[in-house]
Amino acid sequence: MNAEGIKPLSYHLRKTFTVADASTISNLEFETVADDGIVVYLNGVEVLRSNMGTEKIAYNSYATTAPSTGTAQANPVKVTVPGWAVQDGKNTVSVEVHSNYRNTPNSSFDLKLKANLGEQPDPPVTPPETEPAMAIEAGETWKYRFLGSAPADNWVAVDADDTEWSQGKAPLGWGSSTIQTELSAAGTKPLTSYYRKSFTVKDPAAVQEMRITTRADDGIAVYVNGVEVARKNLPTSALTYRTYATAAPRTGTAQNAPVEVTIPASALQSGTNVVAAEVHSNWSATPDSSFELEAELISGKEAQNMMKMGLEKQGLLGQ
Ligand SMILES: [Ca+2]
Ligand SMILES: [Ca+2]
Repeated sequence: MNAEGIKPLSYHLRKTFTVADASTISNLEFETVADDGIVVYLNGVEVLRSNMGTEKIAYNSYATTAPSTGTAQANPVKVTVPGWAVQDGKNTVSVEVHSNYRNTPNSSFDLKLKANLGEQPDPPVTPPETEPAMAIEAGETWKYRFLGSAPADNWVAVDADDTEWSQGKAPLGWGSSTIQTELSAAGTKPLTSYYRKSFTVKDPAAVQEMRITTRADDGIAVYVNGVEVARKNLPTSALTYRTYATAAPRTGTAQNAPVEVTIPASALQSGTNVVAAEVHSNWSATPDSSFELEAELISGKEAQNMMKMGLEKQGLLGQ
């Protein structure tokens, strides 16, 4: 192969083959050379990599060593891929070969692919059903407490008793036209309002993480299943119903600077989960306060990634 001027660092190859009945294939044996470095893909999924490090590969990635063609041929690179990785009809092997440096003296490519017939191993477990994306949407109904006294010690817990609490649609608060549930009190407003909402997770294993979006108007602390996950505009010390927020943003400002936190799926449990929050005012006559919270469940990966994970799990991917 030739190129004008300096040789490119990589070249790319593709070949298709046809499979009449993929279910009859036990496995596929790839044998190729890493001269200097190589990455092989079957139907878009990486199945083999040699002399190429572990990072994402680009057209200008360097091979990690510079074997001579003779050495590369004497040390073929092999991988066996389970039969479920092929499909009926057209399949594609794509390859990229990289040089160790631009003037690498030699580079070569060859590849043998052998299909062995026989009993096919089971594919990896199919991706679990995806959870509904939103665990809590904006504008939902929350339990709330706005009384100017301390709530029960365990008010953040999943099984805390909130049957005596009021309820109303978010945003809850006062002082803004966006408020859906007006919090009012006779005389001086309490410094702190408390919120609870439960949601159901059918299968935490199907969830990667939960993303919470809320606001600090004026200050907020958020808990998931009794564990604090976010705090803004509040002191770092223990919070009571008389704790002042450390800033007094207007509702519009607070809305435009959302508090976002991502929590791992391990913080969730199968069945009922509870998000709790406390919103504090910076001073008792703060002109506006609001609470709104959304929680999104981020589900598992795409089918192709699942296949890649399956290969990795079986130790078939890599050097
Ligand atoms: Ca070489
Ligand atoms: Ca405010």
